[in-house]
Order: sequence, then structure tokens, then C-alpha cells
Amino acid sequence: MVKMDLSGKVAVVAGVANKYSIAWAVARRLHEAGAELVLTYQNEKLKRRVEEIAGEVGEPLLVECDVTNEDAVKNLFEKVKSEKGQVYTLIHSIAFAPREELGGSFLNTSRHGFAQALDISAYSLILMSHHAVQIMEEGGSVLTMTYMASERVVPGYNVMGVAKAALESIVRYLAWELGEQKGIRVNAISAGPLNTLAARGIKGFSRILDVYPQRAPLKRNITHEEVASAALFLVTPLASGITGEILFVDAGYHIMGL
Ligand code: 0WD
Repeated sequence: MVKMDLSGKVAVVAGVANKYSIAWAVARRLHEAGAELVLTYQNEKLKRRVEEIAGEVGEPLLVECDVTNEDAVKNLFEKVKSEKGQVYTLIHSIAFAPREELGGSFLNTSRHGFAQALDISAYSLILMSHHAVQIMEEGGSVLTMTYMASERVVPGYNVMGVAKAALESIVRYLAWELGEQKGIRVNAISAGPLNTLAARGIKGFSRILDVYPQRAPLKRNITHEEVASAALFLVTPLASGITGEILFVDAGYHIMGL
């Protein structure tokens, strides 16, 4: 029987900012399933926060990696190769847009804000995958986090909706190329709203949290753990036939018309 057992498998999890990060919930679930973790953090400022909680998931390798720095990404996977050999899964849980772009008029989106949001939230998946797959073992997969504002208008989400649309397209192109070349699967989870650092930067986020329990079929918001469980499923052989997929973990919200 195919099991959700990741014993001896190396998982690189990018995007832990604090204990509320989706990446942290995923890291804990992968650890429970036996995975050996590599956690990346954006900068020195976040290092201490990640170090404080890292003990809860064994003895993960901690590596600084700002995805706007190409050398940092290359060095990350060189380090993973020298210390761990191979990688089984890459979890990409990173997004950023300047605060002034996340609210107000979409017409005021700046060229700089657009470039930064697309670079950090979408291009970084290509860059990280480029290096990861060179040391990815058979059965490996890549997983990223997206949001429904990629295809519907969520006021305030603005340029980040455009970045998520790009990210989802990247998932499909990577799935096509890596599936054909190396049998690697690439998927995304489209999560419902969760109270995290990144989410709090979006103007009107508390309204989004209020709307889901009213409209979603399950009449509630989702939990970090539900996203983590879906992530575990997607990276194990239980999901061996699934690639290029955007899996909604949103209490069913996205199916509703009214
Ligand atoms: O409701 C939510 N929270 C949802 C989040 C619903 C659906 C999707 N998502 C997505 C986000 O868009 C993101 O892609 O999940 C992913 C993880 O976001 P999160 O867990 O909600 O937020 P957070 O804990 O803030 O993690 C995102 C982190 C950054 O945090 P801050 O808030 O410090 O910018 O992405 C990292 C950083 O740690 N990050 C970077 N990492 C490396 N290099 C960079 C960078 N340049 N910029 C941001």
C-alpha cells in the first residue's frame, strides 16, 4: 500500500517567517511524516524567529535565502547537495508586494511594485525549481501556495492577484517540462484566508476572513493544518498521478456563484 511516509526524504521548505506561516505548518506535517527538513529564511532579521521554533521539527538545516539574490538560491541547493545529497520535495511558500500596492486603486499600481511582486511571488518559483530539480530524486515534486484572487477580483489584493495568476501559469509550464524530462510533479494549493504576517498586509483582509464562513459550503474558515495535510498528500506517492494542478483548500468557497 502507498503510504504518507517520508522517512529519509529531504524536504526544502521556503517561506517560514514565524510560527503562523503556512510554510511552518507544512514543515511540521512533513516532519511528522518522517521528512528531513531544510528550512530557508529570508534574512538575518527572520533568522532568530526561525531558530526559536526550529527545534520542534528535529534538527533542520537552516539556510538564509533571499530569492531576489540568484547566488543565494544557487548556494542553497549547493549546500543541500553537499549536506543531504538529494532533495525529494521543494515547498515554495513565498510572496511579497509593497504594502502600498495591496489596497487602494489598482490603476495606481507602480512599475516597481509590479516588478517586485511578480519577481518575488512568481519568478522565484522558476528560479528555485531550476536549481532544485538538478538534485531531485525520482518521484520528486514541487509545491507552491496560491490564492483565488488569481482568477477572480478580490478588492485590495490588486497586483498580488496578477502575481498569483503568473504563479499558477508557471506551475503548468513547469509541470509540463519537468514531467516530460524527469517525471517530477509540480502543483499548487489555493488556500482560503489564514491569519499570517503576509495576509495582514492586505487592506480588508479581516473582511475576507468574515465572508468565508457565510458563503463557503463548509460554513467556516480553513486551518493551517488543513493546508499542511493537503500539502503532505500532494508530495507523497498517493498523489503520483497529479501534476499541474491547483488544489483548492478553501472550505469550498470557490464553487459558489452567490
Ligand atoms: O491567507 C493567506 N495567508 C494565504 C496565503 C492564502 C492563500 C495563499 N497564501 C500564500 C501567500 O501568498 C504566500 O505565497 O501562502 C504563501 C505563504 O504566505 P503566508 O504563510 O500567509 O505568509 P508569511 O508567513 O508572511 O510568509 C511569506 C513569507 C515572507 O514573509 P514576510 O511577511 O516577512 O514578507 O515569504 C517570505 C518571507 O519570509 N519572503 C521571502 N523569502 C525569500 N526571499 C522574500 C524574499 N525576497 N520575500 C518574502
